[in-house]
Amino acid sequence: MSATPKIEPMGAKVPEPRQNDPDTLARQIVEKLTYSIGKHPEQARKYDWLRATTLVVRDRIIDHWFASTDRVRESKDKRVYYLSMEFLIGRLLRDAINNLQLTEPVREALKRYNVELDMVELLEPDAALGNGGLGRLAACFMESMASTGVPGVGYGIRYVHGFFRQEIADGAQVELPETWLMHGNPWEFERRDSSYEIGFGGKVITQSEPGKPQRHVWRPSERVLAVAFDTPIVGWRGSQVNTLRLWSAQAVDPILLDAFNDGDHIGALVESNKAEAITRVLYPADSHQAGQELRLRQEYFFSAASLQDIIRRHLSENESLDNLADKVAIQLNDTHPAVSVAELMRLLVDVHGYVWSKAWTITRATFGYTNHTLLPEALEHWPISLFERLLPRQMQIIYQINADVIREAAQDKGFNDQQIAAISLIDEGHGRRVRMGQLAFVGSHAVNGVSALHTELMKETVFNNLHELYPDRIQNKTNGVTPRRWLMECNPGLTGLLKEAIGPAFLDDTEKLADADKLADDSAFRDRFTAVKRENKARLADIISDRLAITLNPDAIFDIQVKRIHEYKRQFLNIIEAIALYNQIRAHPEKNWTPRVKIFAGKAAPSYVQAKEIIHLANDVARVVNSDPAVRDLLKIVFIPNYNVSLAEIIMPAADLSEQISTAGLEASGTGNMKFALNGALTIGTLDGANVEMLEHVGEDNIFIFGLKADEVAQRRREAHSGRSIIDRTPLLREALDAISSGVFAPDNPARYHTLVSNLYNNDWWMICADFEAYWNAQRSLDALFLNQSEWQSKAIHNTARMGWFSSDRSIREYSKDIWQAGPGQRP
Ligand code: AZC
Ligand code: PLP
Repeated sequence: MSATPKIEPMGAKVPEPRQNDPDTLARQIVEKLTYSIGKHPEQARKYDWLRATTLVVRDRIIDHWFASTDRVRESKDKRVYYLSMEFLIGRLLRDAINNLQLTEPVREALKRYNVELDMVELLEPDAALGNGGLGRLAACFMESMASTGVPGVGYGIRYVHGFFRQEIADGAQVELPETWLMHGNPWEFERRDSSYEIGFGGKVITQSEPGKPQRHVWRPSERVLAVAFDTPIVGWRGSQVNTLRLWSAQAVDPILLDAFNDGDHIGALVESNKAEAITRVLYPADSHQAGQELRLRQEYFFSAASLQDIIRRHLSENESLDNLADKVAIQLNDTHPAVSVAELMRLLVDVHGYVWSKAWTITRATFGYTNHTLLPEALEHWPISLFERLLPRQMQIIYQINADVIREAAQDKGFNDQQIAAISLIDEGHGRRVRMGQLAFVGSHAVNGVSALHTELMKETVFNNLHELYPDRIQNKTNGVTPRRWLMECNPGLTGLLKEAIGPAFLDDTEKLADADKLADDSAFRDRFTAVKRENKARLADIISDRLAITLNPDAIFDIQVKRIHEYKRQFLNIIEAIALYNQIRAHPEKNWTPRVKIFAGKAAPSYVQAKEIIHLANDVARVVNSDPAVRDLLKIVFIPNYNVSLAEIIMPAADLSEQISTAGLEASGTGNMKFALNGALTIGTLDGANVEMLEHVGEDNIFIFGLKADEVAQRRREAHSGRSIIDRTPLLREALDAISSGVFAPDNPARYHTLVSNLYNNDWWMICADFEAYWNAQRSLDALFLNQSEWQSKAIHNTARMGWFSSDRSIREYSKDIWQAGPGQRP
């Protein structure tokens, strides 16, 4: 038989690059409508145009995708694998078109058929495969890896139902299922050939032969199939296209024929349902560990599938796994994939025959771990009984890792029992649990926090003893946001203005935004900057008017707090301040009040009672304030339902003031804070997370910092601080709380907020009372500043100009250099 001829792919190797002029694009869009979608253009509906446009853009991405894949394979460069339970992507069409520089030609092409690109883009569902900051960071990092030329693959879960849709009914949050796949997903490619069996349960068989080390063989009692779905991620200017590979669970035997033939039609599908449940829905809790068996199954499922895939690819290009860490960097996005440490050890020792110590060296050199929170309730730990039942061999491995670590700590560092208990992978105190943070830490060569302050606090608190044991391991990597989505695409008005004023260099290097700094003193530029902001505010006001029938004055301060609802993020403090302001406006109508619109948005975890009460309160207060003729246009309060990435893209450019007011020490970094400031909002915030570094970059005149610092919060907590005495001596605060307690905002149920308020009197854990006065004063100085528009706008311009460092390209370059040793310039 003759050798198979080599087949060149289309696209990457075609001599002529595809034409990108409107004529060609228009023709191809109609071709897709006709031959891929089967619709006559005259009968095409809006979704058909979206699909056809997506397919035409996708063809161009595929050309770049093949070229990127070939380049990495041929260069044998080290690859980076980003393992994340969450990717909060949002829409992809605008991002892809922008990064391929096709926005204008595609717009033009669609116009030929009287179709508006903006309208088509709005039809794309948000891929909401994440909860909030952590998932959105993973999405920014995927885009930045492609943009900076890092050969990266993201691994995650293809949830059928992403983050729930939020509606507000009678002021309260209602959760509805999200159905992003309803119209199919033209971005993804199902890879049936890349599927792996994943085991659960069963037992471990130990084989001993004289003179040989023991061998352990795991015999799972249950198996499911992980099937890959790939989405291409295009970098800026299309230079590189990386892959996001999401796993979907399927039954190995889709139908139990014996049961079916016996007439048990439901029973025949039991296996299938059980398997598919693993990837059916995203857990909607961001700062609270879910603690459910299904969650642990999800974590192991995607970790194990990703590792098998990584090893298969490595062995197809290398002789053995000896050099795994030279060719592969795996980043654990929080502890959700931390079981990977035990699983890689299992694969190396049990399957590939490595001795323990060699396997451990390879494992540790391969993994890096990013921590995203210090909140104790968010730190993952699993009951040993559950872990052992589901993953018996991995449990044995964790015991062995633990024994090694404890021996090292005792022998080399002389750790005492208390220190040993702190570093142990097993928590003996709470009914014996596996601590995933400790596992991720010891199994990684680099452990990072996401802002300078957070990293320092990691060393002092959660990982204090592990830091002592491994003093070189913790490092900082301050978060960033992609300037493509969060400036260029969401704020074309500002981008156009900046291009005209300072040239296009900032498009490729965000730090070049600094060239705009001097324009803060240029009154003509300031006017144009203000006009752009005014337009963005008017657009948001229109949306609010459409959706909520609330009319806003676009000349008021747009004061915005959008993020997950959480006690530590202190939306409650913001609402109390709004009530105090409301009371003051009513009491002193003659004063020169600066008009304000307070905008809130965000979802509460369905089981988080206090967070849901805060949403309810915001809506109750909004109803009362907005219908009170006494405050006229001076104060309006809006809660926009269903906060998601697409809504954020409209909100960020429309803000005058960004609320970043977490209790100091608790917000690991924040990324919303960066997006607002980049788009020219001033920040009112505590010295928390990346606010600290934002202060350093924008300068203290251009940001409004108030409140207790992290060490002061810790001190107050040690002193058993409570709010009562502060409330007693602060009339503004007392009157606001009295109004809440007496049912002014909830006449139907005056007791509704009893717990929320009594917590402030008795405990004030989140330092709302402690920080109230400083917050109030900072707000009033902002009121005064807003009346001096040229000064306000010049500060806003300084914010945009000085935020370049917060690009996620900078974050990724730091990870590449300090943790991964991969990417441009990092070849060993
Ligand atoms: C978040 C942090 O709360 C936020 O401060 C940070 O900016 C973001 O991660 C990205 O690093 N954490 C989460 O979203 N979720 C968890 C489980 O920490
Ligand atoms: N959710 C969405 C939809 C976002 O776009 C962002 C960041 O912009 C976040 C959550 C995280 O917000 P924060 O950093 O304020 O917690």
